[in-house]
Amino acid sequence: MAKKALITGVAGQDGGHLAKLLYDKGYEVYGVIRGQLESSHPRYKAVKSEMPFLNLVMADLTDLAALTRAMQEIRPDEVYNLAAISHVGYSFRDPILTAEVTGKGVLNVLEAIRLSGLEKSTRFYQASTSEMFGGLDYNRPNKGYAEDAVFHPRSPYGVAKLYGHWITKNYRESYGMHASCGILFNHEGERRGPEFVTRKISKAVARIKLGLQEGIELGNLDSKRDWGYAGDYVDGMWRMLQQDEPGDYVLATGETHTIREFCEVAFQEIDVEIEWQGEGESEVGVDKNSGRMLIKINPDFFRPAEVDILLGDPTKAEKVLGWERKVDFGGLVKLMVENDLKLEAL
Ligand code: F7E
Repeated sequence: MAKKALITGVAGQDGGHLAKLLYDKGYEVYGVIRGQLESSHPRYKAVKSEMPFLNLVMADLTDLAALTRAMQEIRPDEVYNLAAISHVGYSFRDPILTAEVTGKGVLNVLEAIRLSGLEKSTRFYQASTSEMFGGLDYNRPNKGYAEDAVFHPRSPYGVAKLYGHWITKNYRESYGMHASCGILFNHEGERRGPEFVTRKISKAVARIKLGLQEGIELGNLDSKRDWGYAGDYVDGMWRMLQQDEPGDYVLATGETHTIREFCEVAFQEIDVEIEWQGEGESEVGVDKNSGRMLIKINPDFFRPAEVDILLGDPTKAEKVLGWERKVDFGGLVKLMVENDLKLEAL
């Protein structure tokens, strides 16, 4: 019989990549989406037209009854909890809802499994995040964060995710659940939402090339991120649940780049060389050949507290899971700009 997997957040970036991966592996895939969505609803139709194989289940992460009903009806072999309010900047504006969904929502999913008597048979994946670290690893300043690094979240999102991380470990230790946490560093790609900086840049570059947009406004250009490709990372999630024992794993590339570098490489894809002029909030990025201003700073995109640098050490995942990332930084930027050039030209 085919294994059954249930994915919360199936309509998000990772949900789509993971659903396809599991379907290709022969799973019966169930996806949780929010709201009273009739089959004629545009969001329902969009998810179904992209992934016709999906069995859609209506439930909200804040609704323990609906989640429990879903567990009892489906009795999944594997549950991947990917749903969250996931935008760090937004979490400062709506910290209470972020705590309810991104933090307590994890407990609701775990309790739904336990209330259904599935805690010994259903395997659980929690989408933990590098945002739980929050900057430099003071213990190993020149190395990437590994699983044992010190947590110091710098946003309501990071704090809520840290609750989800620890409650997952607590259910593993208290009830012997096969519950694992993937501490994923930033992972991007063609399915990334335009509110995140990489997609915002790739989309703008494509639109500038096609004459649809003048320039782009960004916040902090100097923060550094360890950016990988989301398609590579969902394979790591699946591998975690195939281990005999549950555990926590960092998935990262081991490289870190500034937002500024992401912009430079993205513009190179359309043969524009960016030259930076000025300083601080007055800094601009201009086309070196024409002098045309393409990038400027808008302080509205600054955050009340920033994670200055993220760099991960995926050694454990590579050794234990046999996980490897296939797309490197240059390949990721290229893939995203090429995808947006195609979409914007439609
Ligand atoms: O920001 C800076 C911003 O929103 C990256 C989520 O998937 O990864 C993601 O969180 C950096 C920050 O991602 C703009 O200040 C500059 O330093 O793309 P982001 P994030 O905050 O790193 C982690 C691992 C997660 O778990 C999260 O769910 O870029 N930045 N200018 C900007 N950021 C945005 N969004 N927009 C700007 O205009």
